[in-house]
Amino acid sequence: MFEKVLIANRGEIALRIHRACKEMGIKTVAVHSTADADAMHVRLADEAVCIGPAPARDSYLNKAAIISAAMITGADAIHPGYGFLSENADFAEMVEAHGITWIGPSPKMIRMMGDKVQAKAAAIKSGLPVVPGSDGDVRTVDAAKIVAQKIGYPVIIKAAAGGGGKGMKVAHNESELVEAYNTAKLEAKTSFGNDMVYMEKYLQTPRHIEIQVLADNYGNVVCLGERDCSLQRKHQKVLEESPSPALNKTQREKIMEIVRTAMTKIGYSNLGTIEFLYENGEFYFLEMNTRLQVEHPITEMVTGIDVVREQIRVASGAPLGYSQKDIRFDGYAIECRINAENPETFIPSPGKIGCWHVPGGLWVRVDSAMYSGYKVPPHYDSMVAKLIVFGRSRNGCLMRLKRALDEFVIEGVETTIPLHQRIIANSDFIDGQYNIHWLENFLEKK
Ligand code: MV4
Repeated sequence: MFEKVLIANRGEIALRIHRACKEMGIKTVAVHSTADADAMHVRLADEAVCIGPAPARDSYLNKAAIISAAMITGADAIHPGYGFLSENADFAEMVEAHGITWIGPSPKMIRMMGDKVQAKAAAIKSGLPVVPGSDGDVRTVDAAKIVAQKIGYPVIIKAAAGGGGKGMKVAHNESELVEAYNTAKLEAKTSFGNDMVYMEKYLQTPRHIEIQVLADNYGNVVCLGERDCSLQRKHQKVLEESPSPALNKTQREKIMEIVRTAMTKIGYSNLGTIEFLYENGEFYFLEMNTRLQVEHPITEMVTGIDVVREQIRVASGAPLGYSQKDIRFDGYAIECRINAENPETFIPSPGKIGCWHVPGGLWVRVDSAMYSGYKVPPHYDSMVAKLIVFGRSRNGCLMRLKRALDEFVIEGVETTIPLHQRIIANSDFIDGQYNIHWLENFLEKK
């Protein structure tokens, strides 16, 4: 096992990784920007290294500075968390070239899944169901027209180097297609420096359901169930739940087996998430995330598995030590992402935290790096806490979530707590009747 891990991240996820390390007897190294000198992740870590000024590109994205920090402190491994360099294959390669273990999948796997055209081809080859669409990239408007005629309108054009919703365009007929194709290609070029685009049939009212996988370096793969992440605003997840209200046991077991077989075929290792659209009882592969995700705690709540601990164990070369039949799913978990933003305009609200009082009690978890008197810097994302609640029944989980949200006190910055209170009081949400467009419609109505 590792003696010392460098955590190449900040905020709540840096704390989450630090906690897993401490419980495994591993020393931690924090890295931080000058703006984060007073941050909680710096205070908790055994050692801390300043890696640059406030803008992320000069600090948390500064590959050479992070690797130097690992070399100077003698860290044996780097955990990238989520965001920043977590899905940067070049960085993962640099880390390994310096004899430091990368806590994540291989650079080759990260690179393949980062290219959405290659990822989709790998998904098809390994037996995952995909949305009907172009066979690879689409190089001309004429080629786009032919694909659209074959699959039928509406169609969606996506950037191969994209993901997360950037650079997508929908077309409902051939006249819209020309403009959609040209804008998608131009946006792909300017945003990602790669103008490759591909096409799919546009699904109108799907849910976003993702499957968590964990794999060791010896071909053992387990699926840790699903998360329903349909509640999003501008491609930002707002609230996630596990299990999905849309699936029954048979459907869940079927998709898990398909995913497990596919990941074994691909030779995936470490932690990963396979994103699907789900409509009319069918799953369609979207993309794969080759990192630890923000919403991992709801999976931990329903499986009892510490996924960060497992991720560190398998990265160190340990075998999983259990198989799919040993995984038990129990109860219901919901996560609310609480951002320092105005709950109606979503304008960020950085500033000094006054009173900070977190809810507690049975089956309530708060992952946060905040404390009273801390100044939320304006340079990074605005999430200040994740509230995760478990219940034996979904209704019990909802009642506890309402109680916990009502108990939360955050002064000094505006937060999205009132938004969560409104969502969970809505009958559609209570009934589990929502899709990827539900939240934006709900916000428009008020
Ligand atoms: C789609 C789609 C409908 N049909 N693909 C958005 C993020 C990126 N990962 C894929 N996205 C979508 N792809 C087809 N063929 C609708 C979306 C989409 C979406 C997906 C998941 C969660 C929220 C979303 C909001 C708008 C659009």
